[in-house]
Amino acid sequence: MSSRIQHAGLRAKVMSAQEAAAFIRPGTTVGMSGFTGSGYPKAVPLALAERISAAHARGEDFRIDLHTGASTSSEMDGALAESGGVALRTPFQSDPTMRAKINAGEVEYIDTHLSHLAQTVWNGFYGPMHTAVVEVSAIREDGTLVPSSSVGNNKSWLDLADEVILEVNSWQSEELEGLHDVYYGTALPPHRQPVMITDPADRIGQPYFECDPAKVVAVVETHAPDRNSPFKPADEDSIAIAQHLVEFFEHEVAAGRYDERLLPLQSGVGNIANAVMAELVKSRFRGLTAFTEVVQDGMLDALDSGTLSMASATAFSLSTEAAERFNANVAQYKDKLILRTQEISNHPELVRRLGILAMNGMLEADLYGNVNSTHLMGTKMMNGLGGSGDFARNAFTSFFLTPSAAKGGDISCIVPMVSHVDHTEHDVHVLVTEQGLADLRGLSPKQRARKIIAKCAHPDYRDQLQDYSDRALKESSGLHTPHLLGEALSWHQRYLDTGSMKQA
Ligand code: 0RQ
Repeated sequence: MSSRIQHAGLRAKVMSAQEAAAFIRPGTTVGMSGFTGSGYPKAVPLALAERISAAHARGEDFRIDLHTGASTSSEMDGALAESGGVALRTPFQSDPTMRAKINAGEVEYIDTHLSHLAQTVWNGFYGPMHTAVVEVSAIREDGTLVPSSSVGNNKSWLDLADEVILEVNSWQSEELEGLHDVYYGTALPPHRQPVMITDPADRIGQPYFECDPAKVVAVVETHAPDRNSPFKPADEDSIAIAQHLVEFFEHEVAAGRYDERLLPLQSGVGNIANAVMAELVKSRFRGLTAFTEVVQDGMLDALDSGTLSMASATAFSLSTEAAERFNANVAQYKDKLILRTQEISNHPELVRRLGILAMNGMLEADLYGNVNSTHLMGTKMMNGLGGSGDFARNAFTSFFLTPSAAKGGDISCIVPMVSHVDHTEHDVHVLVTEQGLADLRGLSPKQRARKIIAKCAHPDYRDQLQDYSDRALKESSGLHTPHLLGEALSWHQRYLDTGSMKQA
């Protein structure tokens, strides 16, 4: 048995994943760990999926409601979705099988601001939480738990659940101990107090989770890597987007709005976010900080080079190579990284106070700056809005980034009207595509439209957008935000009908 389980009572509860999964009953609500592919339970979800499939084969109904921190992996979201065992999923996913089930109408999905989920569960909107399944990297002698590579909503799930199943994963570095900051000061209104972080490097909590050992029904030992995706070198569009951003930062420093160390950075996941970090490493900026959700490869590189002096997040989202590098050198990052609960890493109060520069991906934006981050052609879920709304609404500057066209040019990512709104025009300050950067601050809707067409639209769609805009200016019933209502979503319909948004 692993030396990582130091509590005698909990050592006695070590069992197989199959035995542990037997504690999870049909029709219950389960809170699992996991955030952008890190720190999710590696064994119990698979065993549960097998149990569910066997029940279905016997003609029995077996489905659960599933809450996490954010996305997990094919061994968890994928396997549970495949088994047909998920009735309801919150707050975020990015797994192809789960996505297909959601879009086929077989799984109810509630796409939620990542800082909001814990409080809504505390408030009882989802009913009681029956079981928490949480990966940790060790159990201490006094029963406190050392978190693993993500903190997410684990504190709340451990507090709220009637029963707890722990997975102790010896693949996670033992050196993670001391890296986390778990805040136990949250309360529901009217008892809420200010969250006293005034610098991204502030620690206000403790490095361990509390959990009543009497609630722990099972401990499962694992030795399995996180879902570390291969690193993709940045493509041309991502590099161009990153270059526009770094040039803009220089401009803002010159204008006196950002200081030489800019303001704390938040950057989403994916290629563009990595490219932004790579451009910053090449730039003259040094000693920056990040107050963000996930630490990607690009951030580790930026920490190594001194471009970033520290980063605060709730999880890692690393490639296999970067995860190996990190695990072999955790000690060297200990004073530069903090992983917090997601209600704190994404806290709107802190995002506003610290003055974050929030950079997030999007699917499409419209002429007036409304942004769709989630819905393909207005009806199909891609991933979810994740933390983008937590950061964008309260940011000092909120940036949304995308290539100007998708699907080989058949989709324009700048459209007359977005087919779904995640971020309203009021929360979007700057749009960036490989074509250029549109600074929308201080502009009225009609001024924004001119700028977005000129700076961000793909050349293949610029005339088409200008034509729509010109006609809307003449024919719209109101001239504050001119639209041709019968035509505003026709680009999406044309794509669905013909496979391209281009006019014949
Ligand atoms: O599909 O791979 O089938 O071709 O959408 O597009 O360009 O690879 O972009 O991986 O950066 O994801 C918004 C989804 C962008 C992401 C989104 C198609 C395109 C491709 C993906 P294919 P790309 P990315 C912090 C913040 C919300 C969560 C968030 C996201 C696929 O950034 O999920 O911000 N954001 N979290 O072809 C139809 C369009 C399209 C389109 C692209 N306009 N219409 N399809 N695609 N544009 C992190 C967390 O919260 C965890």
